[in-house]
Amino acid sequence: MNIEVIGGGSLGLLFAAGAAAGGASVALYTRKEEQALRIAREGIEVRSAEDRPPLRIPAGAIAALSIERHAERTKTGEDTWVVLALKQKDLNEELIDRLKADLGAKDRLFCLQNGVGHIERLRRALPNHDIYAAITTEGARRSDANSVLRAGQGATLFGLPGTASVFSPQKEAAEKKLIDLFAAAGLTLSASNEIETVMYRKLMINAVINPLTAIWKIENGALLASRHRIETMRGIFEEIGHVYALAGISFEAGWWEDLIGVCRATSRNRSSMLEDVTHGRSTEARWICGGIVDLARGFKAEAPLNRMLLELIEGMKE
Ligand code: KPL
Repeated sequence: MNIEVIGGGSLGLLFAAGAAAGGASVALYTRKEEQALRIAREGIEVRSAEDRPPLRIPAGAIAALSIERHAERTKTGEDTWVVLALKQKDLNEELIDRLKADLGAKDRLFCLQNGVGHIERLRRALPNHDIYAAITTEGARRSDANSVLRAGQGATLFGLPGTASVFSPQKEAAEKKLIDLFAAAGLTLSASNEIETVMYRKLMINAVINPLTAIWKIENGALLASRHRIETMRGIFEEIGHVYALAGISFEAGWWEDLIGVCRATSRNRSSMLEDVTHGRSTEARWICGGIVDLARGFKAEAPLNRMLLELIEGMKE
């Protein structure tokens, strides 16, 4: 099986290493040439925060190239999964045009982005490809250009959102091969027929945790440290519940406990949005808080708390 990973961040390195350890032929495309050269020269190391030995992928086991060289990819005719391991803000028109030009007819996309909007964008650009949404709880942190710390073993659910999820034996066989490939490397993947619900649950979690941790500059667990913080979280949570109800998206009261659980389970994590604002990078707020605002707008409604959070985060950059 061919696995192509686009993006050399923490998840990109983790999935590329996992696929290589499982025996796939792997190509990893990075934004900077420097990183590709380093991976080609030294391979990838995945360290575990638990007491497990590191996973070392030797030099040469992965074809590492800069994204500019994407058109050089070898098309073997075998099943290819293209893992998009970059943030929505980097999933730009230039990259989508590259995919349009370079993908083989049967290539499948596996999209690891936070937020919403990307699946629809990719579907419009690549109407004949299966575009899977993937939601992961893998807590990987990149420590270097070619090494990643796997903070805890998470799990990844993937599936075709909406009507695309009709049963087909070919799709099911391809999904099973992918699951088995990563299982051999200790990465847990499961196919889901309800990936939309999983995506919107994750959107809710990101829409509450990410902007607040970025504004207050705190780790995820510190959201639970005061009544003021918890009440603010609750207000955002309830606003999202109203918007989902308008849009006919399932929303369970029990998600509040799940949200608190994520704050506890990732208590020492700095959210991805906190990391982005700390390093002066643009954030994913447009696809997270903005995703909720747009959803409300589609039903002629407002989501004032999410709109305010979006403005506060966007206003951090001039
Ligand atoms: O997905 C996350 C993120 O930081 O983007 C959470 C779940 C909030 C963990 O930090």
